[in-house]
Amino acid sequence: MLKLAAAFSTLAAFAPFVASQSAVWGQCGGIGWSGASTCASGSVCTYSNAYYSRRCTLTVGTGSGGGGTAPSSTVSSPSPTGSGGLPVGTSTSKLNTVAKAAGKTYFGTATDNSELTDAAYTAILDDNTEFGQISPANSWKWDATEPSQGDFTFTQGDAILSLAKGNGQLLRGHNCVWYNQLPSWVNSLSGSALSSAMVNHCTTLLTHYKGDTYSFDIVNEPFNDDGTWRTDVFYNSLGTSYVNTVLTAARTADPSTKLYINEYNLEYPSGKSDSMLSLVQSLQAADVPLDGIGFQGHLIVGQVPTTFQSQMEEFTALGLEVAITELDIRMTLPATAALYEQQKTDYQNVVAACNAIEKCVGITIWDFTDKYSWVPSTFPGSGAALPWDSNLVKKPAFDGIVAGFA
Ligand code: 9MR
Repeated sequence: MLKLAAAFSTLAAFAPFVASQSAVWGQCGGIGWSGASTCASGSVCTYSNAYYSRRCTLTVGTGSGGGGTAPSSTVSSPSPTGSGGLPVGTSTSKLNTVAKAAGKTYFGTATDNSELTDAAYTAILDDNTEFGQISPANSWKWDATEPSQGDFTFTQGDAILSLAKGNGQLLRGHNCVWYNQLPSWVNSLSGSALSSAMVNHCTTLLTHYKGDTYSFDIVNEPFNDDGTWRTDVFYNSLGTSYVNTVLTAARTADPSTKLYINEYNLEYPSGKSDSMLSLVQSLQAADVPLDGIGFQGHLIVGQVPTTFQSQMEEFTALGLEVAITELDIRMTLPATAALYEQQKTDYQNVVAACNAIEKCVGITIWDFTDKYSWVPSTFPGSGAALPWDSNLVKKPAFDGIVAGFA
C-alpha cells in the first residue's frame, strides 16, 4: 500500500498539467491518437511503436538524453511494452531496500572502472537503495594489482573502493587466488617460491583493503565440473594445501572480512558440488578459517536448477553462510517477450531460493545492465542476461527480483 500511495502521490504532482499535456507515462502520440502531444514538465515524448508507442518518459537527471530510458525511481508504466515491443519492468521498488526488508544484508552488483564515466549508468549504480553492495569485476584481480612480482598497484582498485565508500555501499573483495587473469610470472613459479608469492599477494591485497570489505573471495573456482581439482599452477605445484595456506594467511591479514570460496555450477548436485562439500569438511576438520561459499549463479533462461536452494542448504548445514555472488541469466538472442517473461520467472525463483535461507546473506548480479555484461563476448549468440537492458531500461527480470523477496 505504501508503494502504491507513493506512486499515486508522484502522479498527483503532475496532475495540474494533465489538461493540456500528457502526464508522465501518458500517451502523447500514435496512430488514431487525438490527445495532447506534449508532455508534462520533466518528461519527453518518446516513440516506441506506431500505435501506442509515444509515452511521456521522465528525463534522467538534469541533462538531455533521457529519451526512452525509464529511470529506476519513476512511477509504473501503464504500458508494459518498451522499445522493440519487448515488455519492461514496472516495479518502483528498490532492490537493496526490498532485500534488506526481507532480512538480507545486501543486494549488490559488480561494476568495472571503464563504466564509471557513463553518467546514466552511474546514476543507477550510485543509488544505495538499489545496490547496497559492489563487487569489482576486474580491478582487484591478480593481473590488475600485481602485474609483476612485488609491484603492487591499487589505483584502479581504489577507485572502486572510493565509489562504494562514497555511496555507502558494502564491498565484496574479488578475488585473491584464481587460475584466470593471472600474470604469467606466477605460472613460472613452483614450490616454496610459489607459495610465498601467493601468500604475499593475498596478504598485501587484504591488508590494503583491511576493514573495507564485508567478504572476500579468497579462492575462486578451484574445481572442474566433474569434481576433480582444477590443474592450475597452484594445485599442480602445491596440491590441495594451497587452499589451507591462503585462507589462513587471509584471516591473519584481515580478521574482519568474511572469507569465501567462490565457484560456478554449484547450483545442482554434481561431482563439483560433492567435492566442494568435502573440501569444506576437511578445512573445518583442520580448523582452517572459512566463512562462506559463493554461488556464482551464471545461469540460462528456462534452465535454472530447481535444486538451487537445497544446494545452498548443504553448505549452511555445515555452519557456513552462502551468497549468490555473480548472478546473471542469459538467453539465446534475439530476445523475445516470451524469453523476457521466462527470465522474470527465473530471477524470481533464484531470489526466492536465497530468501528462503536465513544464512543466504545477499545477492550480487554480475553488473546490472546488458550494456556491460560479459556474456555476449564469451557466449556468442547469447546475452540479455541482466535486469536492465542495454538502454538502461528495466526489464521484467527486475520485477522478478522484487517478487522473489516478497
Ligand atoms: O566480468 C569479468 C570480465 O570482465 C572478464 O573479462 C572475465 C575474464 O575472466 O572475468 C569476468 O568475471 C568473472 C569472475 O571474475 C569469475 N567468475 C566468472 C566471471 C565471468 O567470466
